[in-house]
This record gives sequence, C-alpha cells and structure tokens, in this order.
Amino acid sequence: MPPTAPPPRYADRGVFVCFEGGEGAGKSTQSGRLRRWLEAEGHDVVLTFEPGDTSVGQEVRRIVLSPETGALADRTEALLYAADKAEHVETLVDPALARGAVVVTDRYVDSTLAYQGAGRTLDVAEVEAVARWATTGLRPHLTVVLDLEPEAGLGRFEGRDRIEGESLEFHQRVRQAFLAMAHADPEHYLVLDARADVDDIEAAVRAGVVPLLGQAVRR
Ligand code: Z5A
Repeated sequence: MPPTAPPPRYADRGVFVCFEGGEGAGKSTQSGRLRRWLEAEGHDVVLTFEPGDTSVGQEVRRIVLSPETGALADRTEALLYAADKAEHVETLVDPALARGAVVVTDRYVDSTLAYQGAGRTLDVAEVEAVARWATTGLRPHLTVVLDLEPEAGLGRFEGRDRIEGESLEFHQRVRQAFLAMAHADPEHYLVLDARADVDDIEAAVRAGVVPLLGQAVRR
C-alpha cells in the first residue's frame, strides 16, 4: 500500500510558481522570462526544474530520460521521479521559500500525475500519494499550464528522449490530465494557450503572479 498523502501545504513565506505542460510548450522560455522580470523588480528568485536540479536529481534524470536506460517498470519510473522531488523540495525549494524567495519551477508533481499516472496508466491516486508524500504536501501557489497540442509541441524539437518517444495517444492523455487538474482547482491554476505570441504569454503569466508577490521578500 502506498504512503498516505499528507494534506495540501502552501508556503506562508515566499511564492511558489510552477510551469507545467507538454513537451515544447514553452515552459523553459516562460520560466526564464519570469525570472528576469522578477529579478529586475528586485525579488530574490530561484529558477529550478524537475527532474534533475540537485546532485542526486542529476543521476535520476540521466536514468529516467536517457534512451540508453531502455525499458523501466512503470512503478520504478514513478518512484525515481518521486525521489527526485523529495530531494528537490527538502534541499532546494523549501529552504528558498523559507527565506522569502520566489521559487519558479519548470515541472513539479502534476507532471508525475500526468505522465506516470495518466500517461503510463498507473493508478493516479497511488502515484499522487507517493508524490505528495515525497514533497510533504507542498503545493505551488500558482501553476501555469501552457497548453499545446502534442503534435505542435513535439514538432518544436528534433531529438527524442524516453518519454518524448511515446505515442501520440500517450501525449494526448498527458495533455488532458493537465487540463483536468487545472479545471478542478481554478484558484491555483492559470491555463494559457501556448500557441500565442511569446510576449503575450509572458504578460499573462506576470498578471497571474503579481497578486502573489505580497509574501515575497525584496532584496
Ligand atoms: N517527467 C515525468 O514524466 N514525470 C515527472 O514527474 C517530471 C517530468 C517532473 C522532462 O523533460 C521530461 O520528464 C518530460 C516529462 C518527464 N517529458 N519528456 N520528454 P525535459 O526537462 O527535458 O523537457 P520538458 O520539460 O519536456 O521541456 P521541453 O520539452 O524542453 O520544452 P519547454 O521547456 O516546454 O519549451 P521551450 O524549450 O521553452 O520551447 C521549445 C521551443 O519552442 C523553443 O525552440 C522555443 O523557442 C519555442 N517556443 C517557445 N514558446 C513559443 C511560442 N509561444 N510560440 C512558438 N514557439 C515557441
């Protein structure tokens, strides 16, 4: 039996913003732009990502994404992503929030619910229990879902890693899972059309983040 999911936890210092969406949706582009703008506004900003932004996470990333890994049992994959998240939250995200920083992460728990849950068709409730346990229930104040048809997103790249090489049906399930999570909790989600102009998306992201900045510390 998987661990019991802890209750949702929202940091009472700092601001936690997450970008989610399929491959090529523009998460790196927009998270980088948000960081530059927040820094220019004088905020302490930590831009991070999953999987792989800790030393343990780098090892996990190599295993889960390298085509050389070959087949992995679905549960093994889910547990590896959960391990990356546990290390990420305890050693990087929580300490930054505690000092009042704005933490911007490129992917977080929703990615495992979408890819290992909906995509691989593991039991989503079980995947969620493991991922919430790993992250001690920490949730973003705002998750920006950059929504894009998988054909369009995958077409923005040439190389394929283990997950990008999955079927179109897999990526369709992933997309629908992100949209369903956003639909279920509109207070904490912003869904944006990732086909829009990059500058327009940036402006919409800022508009979503500005109301949260009251609990962020300025340098
Ligand atoms: N994964 C998982 O299964 N479970 C988990 O728990 C977690 C992750 C955390 C990580 O891949 C993989 O791990 C991912 C899910 C899985 N799946 N795969 N494969 P990654 O870290 O290597 O990459 P990614 O997260 O999927 O991001 P990405 O594919 O690199 O794309 P992106 O960051 O969303 O997009 P981008 O790099 O900003 O932009 C892509 C291109 O589009 C680039 O040329 C841009 O200039 C262009 N672009 C950006 N915005 C636009 C707009 N608005 N119009 C036109 N062109 C644009």
